[in-house]
Parts: sequence; structure tokens; C-alpha cells
Amino acid sequence: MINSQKILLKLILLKVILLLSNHNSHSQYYLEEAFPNLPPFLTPTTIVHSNDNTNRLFAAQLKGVIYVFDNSSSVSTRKVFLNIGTKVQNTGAQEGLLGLTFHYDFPNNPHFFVHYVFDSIGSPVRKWIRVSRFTVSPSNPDSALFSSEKTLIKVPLPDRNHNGGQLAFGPDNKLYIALGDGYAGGDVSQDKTQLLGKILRIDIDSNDTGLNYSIPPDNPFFTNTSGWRKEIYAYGFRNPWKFSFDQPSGRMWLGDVGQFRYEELNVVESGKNYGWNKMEGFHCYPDTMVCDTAGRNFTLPVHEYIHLDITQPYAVICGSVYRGNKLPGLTGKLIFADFSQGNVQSLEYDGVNPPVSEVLLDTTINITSVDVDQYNEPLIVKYSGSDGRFFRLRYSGPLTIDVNVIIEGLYNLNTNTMNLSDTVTVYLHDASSPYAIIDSATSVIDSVNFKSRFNFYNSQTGLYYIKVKHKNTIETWSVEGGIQFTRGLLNTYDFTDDEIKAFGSRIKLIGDKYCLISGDINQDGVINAIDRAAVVSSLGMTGFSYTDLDGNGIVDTLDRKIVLENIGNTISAP
Ligand SMILES: [Ca+2]
Ligand SMILES: [Ca+2]
Ligand SMILES: [Ca+2]
Repeated sequence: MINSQKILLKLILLKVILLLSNHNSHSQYYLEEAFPNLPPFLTPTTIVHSNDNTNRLFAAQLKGVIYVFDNSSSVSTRKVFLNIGTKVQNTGAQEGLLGLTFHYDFPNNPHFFVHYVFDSIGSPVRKWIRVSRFTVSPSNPDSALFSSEKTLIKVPLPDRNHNGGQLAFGPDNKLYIALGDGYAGGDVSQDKTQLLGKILRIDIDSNDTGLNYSIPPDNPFFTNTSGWRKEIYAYGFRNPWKFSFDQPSGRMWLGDVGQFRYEELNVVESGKNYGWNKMEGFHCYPDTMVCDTAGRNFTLPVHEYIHLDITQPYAVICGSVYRGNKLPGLTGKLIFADFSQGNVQSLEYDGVNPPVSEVLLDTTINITSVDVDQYNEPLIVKYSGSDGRFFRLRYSGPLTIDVNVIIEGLYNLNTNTMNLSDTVTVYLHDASSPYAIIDSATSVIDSVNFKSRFNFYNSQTGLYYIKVKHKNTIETWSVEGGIQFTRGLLNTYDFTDDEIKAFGSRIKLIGDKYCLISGDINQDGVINAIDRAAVVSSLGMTGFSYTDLDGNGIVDTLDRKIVLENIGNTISAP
């Protein structure tokens, strides 16, 4: 292998190491209004994209209007995509247009699907949930045909709340539908002859006799002969308001809104019973001590959180697992929120160990949905009857690099430590000529692990050189070509383990560690007779001194020896 190939391989390995180190101790996120030039929205419930690369967004309002507009922070106009205000019932906060999703093959298939509550005045049962299909105008992609509605599912409601609402296609191209328990105590959620309190799974690309959809033969109760509804995918839900699919992990995440005490996040799987109305979170319900669990084989949530203030209308708002590019610290974590608490949290879960939640930020807004645009970047929906808004999740923390260096003069090979912890300054330079200084940070390198954290507050993700300066070493630059550092992740850079880490290999091997070369006392970039003279003229001095290279508190012949060994060394830099 020739030398340049070796260098390339080492560079690739270096980048892999940098990408693997994940920073999870920050809480430096904030919300930024996504579309400040649009007028306020009235009762927004969800915002979706059409998965057709047009970068449009479709915002559904509880009162029945769906707006379409460009996914741009400068957008100032929106159009009415569909207005079914005359169809929806909206006399309460949970009634109205609740869910919207586009066909998985849109626009080849020009359909989209809505979930709403309507009032059939005059019928014995007045309020119903309807899931139906609409068609986009063949002549205007920003307009849907009002008269194109085809009803898929109609379910009578016992009351006005807990209607579920989410609609989404799974990776299997089946339509999943969330239905709540209808606010009548929740016995229905355990009753598989009824659709309420369930997640349904249907195939909208074909029809069974008498239906506007078909039931997939691999649904869990497809072959049952007990009168159970074959549309059911999972059951035992109270108000499953939001769910999402994460393709890389294969998980379907669902937030089930709790009653008095607990909000839950579940991983939903085929045929499973998620507990309501016998359990709330991990706890028995309504009696917290005694569970009617006989033969039910409940599946517990992955995560719950308690209602600390029982007067607050807590409601978990399940978002999706972060798969965008702008917030690398959140990659692979579920983003969720709470309606009444206004906080946004992340949940890290590997499927084996207990999940780890982190509050990313806290607000005073009512968050009703955490959706994504076509780039998988989150859009947080502020619910309001007069001032509904959409927000971006942003990261405000520094670019953070843990740097390892050893100062030659301070290094004790026998103990593999430095004689003292000492201050260094790390500069970030642009990786292309003229290599301007972008930022700097000063910190104390630990004498035992040779490491310190450097936070750069004025730097974005990018390609950089780093340069280390210490009071009496030759300034040392990082690997040729620069290093990609990512804001929002913990980056690392170790000068001690490989000569290639220093530009021009201008670093000294002592034992098996690479050390910054000591002796440039006047910091002019070269170790020469002037530096030696500085040591000689201060021989015998005690206490802090630039010429006390080994840090033992006195300038003596040992310090002079270090300078003499290194005479002729100069800076190696791009
Ligand atoms: Ca449950
Ligand atoms: Ca010098
Ligand atoms: Ca000394």
C-alpha cells in the first residue's frame, strides 16, 4: 500500500470515529416560527407533505379547511386545497378534521385521505367518525375536488371526544387508522367486535365485496370466527391521537393519551392489546392496585410520564423518529411533545434497554402535532383558534470538540501522565486557503486522560483545521485536508494516537504517545538559539515560568535539555 493510500484510509477511519461519537448531554434547542409571513392559522391539527418532491405542505384545520403552501421560510401566500367545513362537525375541541395523509404513490395515484367527525342530524346516532378518500384536481395540483369524496369507514360515536385522528401509510403500503374509545368509559377498547379504541389496517388499493377497501389477509384477526372486526391491527387504546412509522428501526410509535395519571408512548405490533381500559401506562386502572388482566396479555408502553398537576389536560403528542439532517444530535430518537405542558422531548430506545427521555425545550404553547416536511425535518404545530402557527426545531448549542493532546515537556513516560494539567487554546481554521481563523476556545488539558472539551459558539457544521497553541510548544495543526465537525454531535480529535493527526507529522513520539513538541518559548514558530537563551538566562528561577518546560517548579538543566533536543523544529501548517 503506497503512502497516499494509507493516508486516505486513515482519513476515512478518522471520519467514521468522529461520526460515531454522539453527544447526549445538551438541552440547547429552541423553536423558530417556520412561516412568519403567513397569516395565522385557525385550529391547525396537522401538517403533512405529499411525498411527491414538490416540497409543498398541507395544513389541516379542525374546522375543515386544508391549506397548501410552499415549504419555505419566506412563503407569504397559501391556497385553500380543500374546504369541507360544511361536512365536519366542530362544536368541541376534539371534533372536526383530525387526520390527513396522501396516497403512498401520490401523485401517480391522485388520492388523499382524511379523518373527521361529522354530525348526521336526524339519525338516532348523531356523531360519527368518517375516514374518506378525496381526489386532487387533474388540472390544478393545488386543489382537491370537493365532490370526489368516497367514504371508506364510518363509525358511530357514543360521545364527542377521544376520536383518535391519525392516518398514515405503513412501509407495507397499507393505510393505518387511529380510532379512540369515543369517551364512553373505554370498555369498547377491549371489545374486538367494535372498531373504536383500535388501530385499523386496511388496503385501499382493492375492494372486498360491499366495502370501499379490502382487509389484508395478514391482519392478526383475519381468520377469527368470533365476530371480531378483521380491520383491527392492535387494540386497547384510549385516545391514540398520533402515531408514526420509522422505517430504519421498523417501529410504529404511538402516543396514547391518558386519563388521570399517565401519558404513554407505545411500539405498536400486530394483534397486541395495549391495555386500556384496564391499565393506564404501567399501572392498573381504575384501581391502581388491582388489574383485571386475566388472559389479556397486555403489552405495556415503552415509556410513560405522570400528570404532575391533575388540573392540567395533559396529552402526549407522538412525533416521529428523527431522520433529518439538521439536528444530528437527535438522529434515531423519537421526538414527542405534550399538549398542555408545551414541552418537546426526545426518547432514545434501542429495543432492549430502558428508554432515555430528555426534555429538549419547554414552551407555553399548546402543541397539537409534531409532523415532518419532505426532508424529515420536524414541524411543530401550535394549536389555537385564532393564532395557530408552525415552528421549526432548532439547535442553539456550540460546536463541541473533545481534544486530546500531550505536552512533551510535561509528559512522564513512567507514570503515563503529565506533571500537571495545563491550558491550551484551540483555534478553528477554515479548511481552504487562506485558512482564516473562524473561532477559538481555551481549556485545561487533564494531566491523566490528556483531554478537554472545547466549545465553539461561532461555528457551524463544516470542514476545518484545528490548531493547538500552548505556552511553550510548537503550534500544531491537524491532519492534512481538514476535518468535518458536526454541530449538535460531540466531536473528538486525538493528537496522541497517530502521527498523521498532526499536519506534516510535526509531533513527537514518546513511548507510544505522540506529544506536542516543547521548546518554542517565544512562540515565534521555530525552536532555536533564542529559546535556548531564554532558558539559560532563567536557570534557577522557581514558580511559574514559561521556561519551566517540565512543570516541576524550577528552571534547570532538564528544561534546557528539552530545548536542545528540539532545536530546528518549525511549524508545519497548510
Ligand atoms: Ca396502554
Ligand atoms: Ca522560538
Ligand atoms: Ca523544570
